Amino acid sequence: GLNDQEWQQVLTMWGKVESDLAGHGHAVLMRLFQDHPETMDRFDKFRGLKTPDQMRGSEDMKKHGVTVLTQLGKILKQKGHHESELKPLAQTHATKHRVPVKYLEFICEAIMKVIAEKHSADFGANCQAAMKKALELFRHDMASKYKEFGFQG
Ligand code: HE5
Repeated sequence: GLNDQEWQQVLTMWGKVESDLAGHGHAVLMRLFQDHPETMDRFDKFRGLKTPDQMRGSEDMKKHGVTVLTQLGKILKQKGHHESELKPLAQTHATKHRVPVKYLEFICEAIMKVIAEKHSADFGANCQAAMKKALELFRHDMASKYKEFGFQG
């Protein structure tokens, strides 16, 4: 787990993400689809988006970025005691959207990159390490829940 100081670093940084949730969310999805185009196949809604310009202009992508980061923020704010927030998310992602654990890793990498780009001055090595730990905890607990729902991910 993370200690108090690490959680504080994570949540302080998340406050900066929340100052423009739509901008960060959109950038995260753009980065995810650029680095790992295969992840787009999970999204019926985004199938028509072929070029970076189309992605940039997509209100649907912007909206979904907000949805994703809002839910992740709720989970981070539980500081590891996130069972009741995580379970329904794991359920839909395992049984309905069928998002492999690997894709969760990809989106966490995209989140790290976007924060590093937008907040380089405030995202020093310690803070990066804390955020990485928090996202690893999230992925780890999602993966265990996936197994409970019978999805090997
Ligand atoms: O499951 C839901 O709510 C519990 C529906 C809305 C939702 C989706 C859908 C939410 C709140 C999240 N995602 C949140 C979320 C946090 C983590 C970091 N997601 Zn989600 N997703 C939804 C992630 C991670 C993640 C990685 C990938 C590849 N997610 C996805 C994919 C994904 C898909 C395909 C969907 C449903 C389709 C959709 O809403 O498209 C606009």
